[in-house]
Amino acid sequence: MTQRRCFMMTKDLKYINFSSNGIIGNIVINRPEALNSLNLEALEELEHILSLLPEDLRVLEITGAGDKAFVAGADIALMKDFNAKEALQFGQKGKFIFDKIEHLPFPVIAVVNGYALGGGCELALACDLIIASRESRFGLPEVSLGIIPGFGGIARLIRRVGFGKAKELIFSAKMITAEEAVKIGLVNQVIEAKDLQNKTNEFIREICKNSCEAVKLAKRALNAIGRIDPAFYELENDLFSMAFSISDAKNRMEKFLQK
Ligand code: CO8
Repeated sequence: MTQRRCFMMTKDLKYINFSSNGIIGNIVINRPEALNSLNLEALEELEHILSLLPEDLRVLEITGAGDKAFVAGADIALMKDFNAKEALQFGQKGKFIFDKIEHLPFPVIAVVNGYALGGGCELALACDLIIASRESRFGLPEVSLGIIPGFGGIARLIRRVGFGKAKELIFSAKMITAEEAVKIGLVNQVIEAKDLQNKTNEFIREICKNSCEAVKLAKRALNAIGRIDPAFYELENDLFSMAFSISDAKNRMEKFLQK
């Protein structure tokens, strides 16, 4: 695989890095001090990068900076002060971006290198494939914070693992290992952390041996079957924002931040 070169377009970005060798693009969520959790700026930068992606990419990888987290969710410090209206707007933004990722014309691979929780798990679910290091942990802990998944993750989780497992994961808020995640179909492959990038490259090479056009057409066909009803998005968003006015979300989030 040829050396990646950085595009100038990422030079002013704080939380998102993008590089590409012209065939494979690589987005890194880069906020390791907060386990790559997604604040508004990170989401906006991600949206910006997505709008500038070269059209001739054949595969896009998304990963997290550092060796501890892919993305540990939406930024709890930001969300704790949300009123219902702000929650609604944040949810709409996230959904728009994650939907964009899902419908990129080429395959998108989440390379998960640690915690993929809440909005982080939802981000991985918006990708076509998930490859994870053995130490990675997955979960939707939102209800433990008094809220619900709000970036389209409920529908995407059901699509991957079925209703039963989705309800188990969401109601329990528990974290599962990468091995468990593979067993339930949430993750495609588990790889030793030291081999994560090499094995991912091998896997990408397999995809790139095939007709680029045919892979794109296949993705369109596959996505058409699992397309999320816009009415669901609207409902999820309403329920997400409702959580901020009727639950003890603020206290729960403050408790997390004070621990
Ligand atoms: N938001 C903000 N900061 C975070 C987050 C987060 N999601 N996760 C970790 N951090 C910060 C911690 O506060 C800590 O900061 P500091 O060093 O300043 O104290 C730093 O990252 C390191 O974290 P920990 O010290 O907690 O590291 P541990 O190794 O002890 O624990 C965990 C790692 C288990 C991952 C733990 O950090 C954790 O539980 N994090 C929160 C996970 C979580 O609940 N995620 C879901 C958030 S809710 C969500 O994502 C909603 C999605 C839908 C949004 C829809 C919007 C409309």
